[in-house]
Formats: sequence, structure tokens, C-alpha cells
Amino acid sequence: MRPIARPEVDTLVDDYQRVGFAYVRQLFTADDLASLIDALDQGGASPGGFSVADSQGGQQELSVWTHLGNDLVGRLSRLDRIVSLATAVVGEPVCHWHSKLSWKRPGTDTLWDWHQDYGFWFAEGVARPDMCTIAVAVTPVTEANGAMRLVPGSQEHGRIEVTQLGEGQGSDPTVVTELVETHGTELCELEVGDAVIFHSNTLHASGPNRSGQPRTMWMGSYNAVSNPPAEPSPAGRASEAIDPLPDEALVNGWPSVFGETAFIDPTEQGLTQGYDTKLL
Ligand SMILES: O=C(O)CCC(=O)C(=O)O
Repeated sequence: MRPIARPEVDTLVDDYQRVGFAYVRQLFTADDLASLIDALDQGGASPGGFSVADSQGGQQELSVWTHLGNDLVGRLSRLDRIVSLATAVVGEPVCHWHSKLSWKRPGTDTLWDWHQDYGFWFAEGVARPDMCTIAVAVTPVTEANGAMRLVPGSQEHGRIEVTQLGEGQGSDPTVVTELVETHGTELCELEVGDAVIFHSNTLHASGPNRSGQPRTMWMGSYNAVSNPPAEPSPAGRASEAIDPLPDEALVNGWPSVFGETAFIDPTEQGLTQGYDTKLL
């Protein structure tokens, strides 16, 4: 794993504050992620998966977990290089909110409607949007296979109301249209191991996978320690600052890839967030 030097982090924090997101190219190499890549059934469902409806009648697939075990995915969310980036952009020690895999099978028409993550997290009683997500490409992520689009500067708008969009959920479309027209959008294409870190109020969306290859991203979300949800979370979200693991913990010594991970069942745990949700 390449070293991440202070000037790179400073530039990243500047970008994040200015436009609401920043890239870290080759945060991991494909070799660093090889065991995770091998463990995923790239053409089909990932472990613990469920789907949420989108506005066009599609079902967007993902797996989510909050408890971090000693397995590979439990360690990934606690790695020093991840936690230190989240801490740098949030500006204080962070706790783990949740981690997920978000994937699009080859030739599927599902999409993520325009939304801010904080729109949903606010509904769990979190007072401030001092939260971020780090997305890492597990496959190449391209326009053809459904890369995210982000709206630069949208984090400055503040929270937008979440509204029903067909069977799905997303940010109020009137505000989205205005922000897309005034700020434009940026396509977020990633090579395997590249990362993008984005603010919880940054508007984002992604389109269908029209390619013959799957599109998979790991996403870790983090919250400022001083910003806990109002009620104890039904998902068991953490409230203590993460004690980071050395980066080598990703490649050495873990007992399994997913063996200690308890995947969230959103229907059982009251976390459907208004989406029409199905277990896979
Ligand atoms: O996977 C994607 O394209 C976006 C996922 C996303 O926006 C989310 O999980 O909130």
C-alpha cells in the first residue's frame, strides 16, 4: 500500500470543503483488495444482500453492516488510511456509522436516485451533517457500468427534504434540478482501489449498468463522535471513536472475509427509510 503523505491529505481536505468530495487514486492496489474481490460473486448477489426500489421500477442491490468484526471487511472500515481520511475531513475523531457493498449486476437498469445521505441520517436524529462516506472501487467503475455522479458544491446548500419518487426515495426533485442546473455534475469514474470521499450533504446519484461487467463499490460511512443519533440506533451504530488498525491488517491475519459480519436486515431492524425493500 502506498504511503499517504500530509500534503495529499491537506489537498484532499481543501477539495472536500470546496466541492464536497475528493479523490484518492490508488488508496489500495488491486492486490490489496484481491481477497475481497475473490470472495464476491461478481456476477450475482453479494452476501447479506437486499434491494431498495428506485423511481423507475428497478431494485438497487446492496449489503450493509454496522458491527465491525475481525474479518476482512470488519478490518477494512477500521484501517488507519481510511479512518485518518475520515477524521481529516470531518475535523474530529469519528465513529463508524455503517459500511456497505453497493453493486450493479451486468445489464441491469437499476439506479440510485439523486439524494444526500444526510437526508436519511437526519431522520435517525443526527443533529449535524458532520458525516462522510469513503467509496472504494472493487471493480472498475465507469459511465457504462453506472458510475456515480456528484454535484460539486451541493454540500453548501444544506439538507434537502427526502421525498417519495415512485416506489423509491430521494431528494426533493425541484431542488435537485436547480442545483444540477447551477452547479453541473461530475462523473465519478474509478479504477479498482481508487477512492472518493464525499460529504453527507453532497448530492449524488448513479445510473444503470449497461455493460457486460458488474459494478461493485465498498462504502464506509463515518460520523463525528460529538454528533450521535438522538436515540440508540436500531442498527447498533457505534458511538465511540474508532481505534484504527495498521494498514497491514487488511492483508494479514484475518480469519475470513465476511465470517464475523452480521448483515443488516432493514425490514427487521426498522431501517427501510421509506424504501420498498426486499431481501435477496
Ligand atoms: O452505489 C452507488 O452508485 C451509490 C450508492 C449510494 O448512493 C448510497 O448507498 O447511498
